[in-house]
Amino acid sequence: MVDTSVNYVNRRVAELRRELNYHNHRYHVLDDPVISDYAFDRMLQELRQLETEHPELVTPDSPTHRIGGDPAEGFVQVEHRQTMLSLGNAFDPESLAAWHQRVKNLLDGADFAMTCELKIDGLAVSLIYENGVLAQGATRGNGYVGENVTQNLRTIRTIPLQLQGNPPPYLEVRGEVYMPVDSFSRLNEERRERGEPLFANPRNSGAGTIRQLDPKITASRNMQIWVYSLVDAGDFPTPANHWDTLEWLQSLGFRTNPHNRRCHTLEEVNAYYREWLERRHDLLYEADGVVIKVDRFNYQAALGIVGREPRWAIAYKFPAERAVTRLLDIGINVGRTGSLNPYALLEPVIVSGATVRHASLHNEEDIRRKDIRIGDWVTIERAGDVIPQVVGPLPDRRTGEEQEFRMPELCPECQTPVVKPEGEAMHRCPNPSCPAQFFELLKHFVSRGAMDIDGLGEQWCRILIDQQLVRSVADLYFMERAQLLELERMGDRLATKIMDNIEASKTRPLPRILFALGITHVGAEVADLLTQRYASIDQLYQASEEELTGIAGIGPKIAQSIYEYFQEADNLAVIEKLREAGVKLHHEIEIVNPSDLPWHGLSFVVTGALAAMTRREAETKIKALGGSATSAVTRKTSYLVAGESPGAKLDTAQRLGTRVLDETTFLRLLSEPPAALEMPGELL
Ligand code: 3BD
Repeated sequence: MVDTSVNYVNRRVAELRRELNYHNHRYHVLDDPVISDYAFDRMLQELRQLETEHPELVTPDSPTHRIGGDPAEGFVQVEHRQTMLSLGNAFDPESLAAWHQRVKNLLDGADFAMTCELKIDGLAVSLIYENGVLAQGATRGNGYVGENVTQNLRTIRTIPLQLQGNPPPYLEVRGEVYMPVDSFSRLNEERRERGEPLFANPRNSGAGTIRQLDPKITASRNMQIWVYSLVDAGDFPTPANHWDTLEWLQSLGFRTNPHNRRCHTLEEVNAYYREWLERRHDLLYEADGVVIKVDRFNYQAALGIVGREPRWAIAYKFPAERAVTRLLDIGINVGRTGSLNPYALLEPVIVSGATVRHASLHNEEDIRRKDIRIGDWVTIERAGDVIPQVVGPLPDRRTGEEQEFRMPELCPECQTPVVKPEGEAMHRCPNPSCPAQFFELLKHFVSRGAMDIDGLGEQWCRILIDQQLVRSVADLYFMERAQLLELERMGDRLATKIMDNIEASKTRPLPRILFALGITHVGAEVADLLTQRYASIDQLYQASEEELTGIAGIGPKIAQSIYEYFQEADNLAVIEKLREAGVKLHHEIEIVNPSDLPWHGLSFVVTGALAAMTRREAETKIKALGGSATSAVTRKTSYLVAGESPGAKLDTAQRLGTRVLDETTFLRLLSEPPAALEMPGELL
């Protein structure tokens, strides 16, 4: 009777998973195990065995994922269904009080409770659960688009793979993933022994660990999470304030920070801040401030969001930590735009848990004004994630041996005489083909946020320049595999990877290539703005300074810099060469005014399973036609697109009288949108 044994295996696998998930939560989240490690390992062992024998039984919520599966090829980008917001900052009690008063005024003088949380210095992630099972985990990325790192997040034992109790059919939460300080020290110790480069701080090593292609590495590094917000639970009934929501999330198995505190007055908030300023180093992880959130959701809604910062929350940062050390020397770094940036070489010193060897020194004037001399004892400051700064010297400790600093007269990289433009603080190397400048540009061009040519790391950029294989970024596209293979230590596999990635980079979206060009003041956000207005590099080239300044978010400085970039013959030659290589310099689709799009002003909710595409693909298509796609059915929803097993959203739509489209109708509308939606009310 084969059936009995299959049934037995099915039952046993389900039972083991239930038990293992339960005991994992007891041990890692509640810190209150009820069985021995040995008993736990035996069960895990048994489950692994059964899954190896019956691979068809492996599910996304199986605890065996905790040990990490096969390495990934690369990460897939995912669009966040709701933007991951940013936080405004306060650095002193006055600015906190100002925030509190502003909120109070906007709430017509009402008193309001706040939840205070420690601000974990980690990396924000989004977790999506479908029917109680972890379906997707993504990094924050730029807030709109992150990376799918589900396999890695599954290895984090404090992230539930299967929720407890009565979870909603759909749930998105956000939290901060981090590496505990002792795990960070241990990891760096091991790296030092193996002669590998060290991580600067727990946050960087945490970020590096989450972006590992091999989940087994993530699994080995003891990463943790604190969950800090509910984003979406569909139509499921949820608490009316943040504090109770955290409690509810905890009951579902999420790890929420026990040091969170509900406060009713500004004084209580200040007391919480002062307490943790004092105690922050007792924590097993780094906290760089506290986050204060207005508790009631109806107040949050009333306060709203400006730009990307909710008015109902604020980060109150701990002050930078300081240390005293010796300034051994002042080095010069030639930046991408030719600026000569002085930096301090320091006797290594530990500041709030991280070893600091370099610090920023701004420019010559600043060094002179602060009277910083080589050989001085100096105070340095490190605030959370920013580059450490030299605050100033301790003149009392001088011996007389100290040396004043002078900017070099020649570029340290290409020996071209340095210039200092009128009214500017920085010295510059005016040579546009200075190898140092080009090195910075090339690194930028291939970087993840730009053309994303994985495999071409910093060292290889250096070598390609030294070997004169590339003199402009466009030369990358004319390099041959055989040339790469001639380089020392270049293997077959890496050469193939680099060539493939160079090829793939030809079709990056327009904002990326524009950002990659390295035009001064054109960062990723400005590139986004510009490509909303111009459909190609050629159109941008034709824009006048006045026209550019007319775009919201583009000031005269940016406009001038763009204009000047296109006046340089060398730059135009690079663009022509990129074009010749087949690099896409325009949008795939034509830019149209959003209000000209056929579905402008209509909002859609997609629910259930569609046969022809995923929900996300359907949403992308809706947005391409000018519609908006949201997750909850409300009175404002124009259409509910209902696939197979639509669930509670269909009930809501019927209750509210929202128009419902079945898949066939939806597909028909997609293929002939303008005519069909002229009179949306007439449909169905
Ligand atoms: C924490 C936004 C809101 C939901 C927006 C209020 C900016 C990183 O412990 N709450 C926390 C923490 C971060 C948060 C929110 N609560 N946003 C929070 C947060 N307890 N660190 N963050 N984030 C998360 C960010 N990350 C990278 C780059 C820019 N911003």
